[in-house]
Amino acid sequence: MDSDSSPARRRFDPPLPAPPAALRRGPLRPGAFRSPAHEPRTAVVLGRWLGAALLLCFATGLVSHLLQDPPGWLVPRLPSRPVDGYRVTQGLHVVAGLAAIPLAGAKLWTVYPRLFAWPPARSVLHLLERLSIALLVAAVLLELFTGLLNTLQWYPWPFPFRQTHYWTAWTAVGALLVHLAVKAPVIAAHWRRARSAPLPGRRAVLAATAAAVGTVTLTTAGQSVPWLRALDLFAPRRPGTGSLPVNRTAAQAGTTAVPADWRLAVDGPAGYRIGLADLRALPQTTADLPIACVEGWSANARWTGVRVADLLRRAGIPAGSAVRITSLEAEGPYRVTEMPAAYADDPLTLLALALDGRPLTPDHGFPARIVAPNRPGVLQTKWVARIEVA
Ligand SMILES: Nc1nc2c(c(=O)[nH]1)N[C@H]1C(S)=C(S)[C@@H](COP(=O)(O)O)O[C@H]1N2
Ligand SMILES: [Mo]
Repeated sequence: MDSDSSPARRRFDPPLPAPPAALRRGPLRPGAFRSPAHEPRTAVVLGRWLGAALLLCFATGLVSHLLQDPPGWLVPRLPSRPVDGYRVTQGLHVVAGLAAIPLAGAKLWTVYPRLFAWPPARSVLHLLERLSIALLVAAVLLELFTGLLNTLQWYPWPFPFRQTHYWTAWTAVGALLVHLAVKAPVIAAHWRRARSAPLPGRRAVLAATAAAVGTVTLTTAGQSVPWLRALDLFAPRRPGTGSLPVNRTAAQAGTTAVPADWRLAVDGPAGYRIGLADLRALPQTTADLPIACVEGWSANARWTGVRVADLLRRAGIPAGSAVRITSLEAEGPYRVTEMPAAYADDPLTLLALALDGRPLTPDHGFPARIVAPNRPGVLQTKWVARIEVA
């Protein structure tokens, strides 16, 4: 079957002048790429899947970014419900990001013959379009690569992960919109399947891609989707097998030896310091709340402790106050966190003293840690030393 004979292809991919005779070899020889894998229809079908995955990543990534680093106007508007909100959005973020890796590979395979189109640039506009595609490919690959290494908790680069991942995402989305606009006629022409039967080669490419995506998803999604746990072969962390995974251990944070006279400081108009025995004597609340790590794993656990709101009222801090929480940890990016009022006032936000009915272990934040609904794991401060008005 000669793919070049399809009317749609002739219309949107007009035959171009051949390269000079001396160059007409290898990928530049006429008819070098005849597989239906390289047809526009294949690119459009894969592009739809990849586009959906990338847009889902972008939307859920924005949620994660805004929860971790909200602009001032958003702080009083961040909701502490639904309890599992961040668990779901961040789980989707990582599932979609991992699925996008084989999709991006397949999409690049489909279109790479365009690299050898002749002439390399037909006009200034065409050159700009090709450069925008180079930017799109670079941004998407950087995004998927940094995201993948992040799920492995591996940061081998000197630049800050979150800012890089964030700005590269905007670059990728901008370049994607340009790409969609430029390719709109091709996309429209190949959006629906041609009336003739699909070419067997194209079917095989799509089936292989779907199988790769399915395998990647099923063998990693168990890190955040409980009913897929049994298939979770490749995710780096496996919640549910025993206790909660630990990202930063007490040894790494230098908080293994908590001073015997540890007392939580609550600063406010009627500020006070309170030791562990007295904290345990206060009214206790037990709640099932998830730890949802930005790196993609999440797990529910049963936490018991004192409501943060109760601690604040005792210090004379009124409802509606945002607070700052400081850890015993000497240094580390999550030593100090800010908690907007909606979380501080939520009756499920705890200064937890126990996990699954047992006193906290050093790795989970002994003597006391924060656990709040709908918050990224990085903000669930362990080894708490001080609570004060932000
Ligand atoms: N003080 C402090 N608290 C911290 C961290 C930290 O590095 N320092 N890591 C956070 C991260 S990234 C996560 S995912 C959760 C994990 O909680 P766990 O170790 O009890 O599962 O703790 C959070 N609390
Ligand atoms: Mo985390």
